Parts: sequence; C-alpha cells; structure tokens
Amino acid sequence: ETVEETYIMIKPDGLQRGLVGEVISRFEKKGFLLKGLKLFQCPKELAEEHYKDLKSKNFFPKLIDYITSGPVVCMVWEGVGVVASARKLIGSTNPLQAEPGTIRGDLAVQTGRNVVHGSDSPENGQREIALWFKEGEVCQWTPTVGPWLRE
Ligand code: DAT
Ligand code: MG
Repeated sequence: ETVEETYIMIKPDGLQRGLVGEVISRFEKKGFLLKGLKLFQCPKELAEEHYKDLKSKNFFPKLIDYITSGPVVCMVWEGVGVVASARKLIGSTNPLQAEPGTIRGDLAVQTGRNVVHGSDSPENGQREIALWFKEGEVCQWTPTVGPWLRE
C-alpha cells in the first residue's frame, strides 16, 4: 500500500461530450487527491512523445489526430495504489469490453473515442506527469478529510 501519483487525461471527446465533471467526480468520490488540473491544447510533438510506445501501430496517426483535435483535461491524482485503481475505474481499452460501472463501460463505445487516459505503471505516471505539467503546476496540499480516507 504505497502512495503514488498517476496521470489522468480526459480526451477531446470527453470534453466535447460534457463528461469532465462526471469523470472528475468518480475520482473525487473514490477518495483520491487532485493535485494538478488544466485544460490544454496538446501539440503534435507532445502527443507523439506521450504515445511513443505505440509509434509502430497502424492506428498511431489517427490516435495523434484525435488527441490533438481539441483541448484535453490534464490531471494528476494521488492516492494509495492510485495507478492500478484508476485503470480499474477507467475500464478496458475497448469500451465495449469495459465492465459496466467503469468510465469507459458506462460512457463510451469505441476504442478510438474512449474518453480518458490513465498511466499504466507508477514509472509511466511520473514520466507522463513530467511531460504534461511544468514545475509548479502540481500542488501539494492536505485534505482535511485525510484521516477519514487513510488510516
Ligand atoms: P489504454 O488507453 O487503455 O492504456 P493503450 O495504451 O494500449 O490503451 O492504447 C492507447 C490508446 O490508443 C487507447 O486508449 C486507444 C488507442 N488504441 C489502442 N489500441 C487501439 C486499436 N487496436 N485501434 C485503435 N486505437 C487503439
Ligand atoms: Mg496506455
């Protein structure tokens, strides 16, 4: 049970469809801590760096076009086991295979329009936070409900 940070991003479809509050709400209600938040028009170079592991895939150009097609909502969330837990809250990559109750399972139908991104490991979480946020944009703060969320 280690405290981690993860990079969560609402993709352009989530913003266009008015799902920003819904997505943020799920992470808030779970009990994770919001440490960074901004609306951002992603340049092509950043999108390519973020998804560099997928560069050889045939869908890569479409993925980059989609992610840069409009503003995204960039977030840093902190919590015990938040990286894996966020992936569970988000659900499977293909929304039709994502379980009901997950963000993708409840709110999306296509892999190419799956509303939200979440880091897949603590290491990638740190890599992605450094990629998307500048020094000073991530806030350290202590919620007063802390003792009711963590023993
Ligand atoms: P995830 O976003 O669940 O971590 P991933 O890292 O494998 O999934 O892929 C990143 C994004 O790329 C994914 O959210 C949507 C897109 N993608 C992945 N596989 C795809 C495919 N087979 N066809 C089209 N887009 C795909
Ligand atoms: Mg991924």
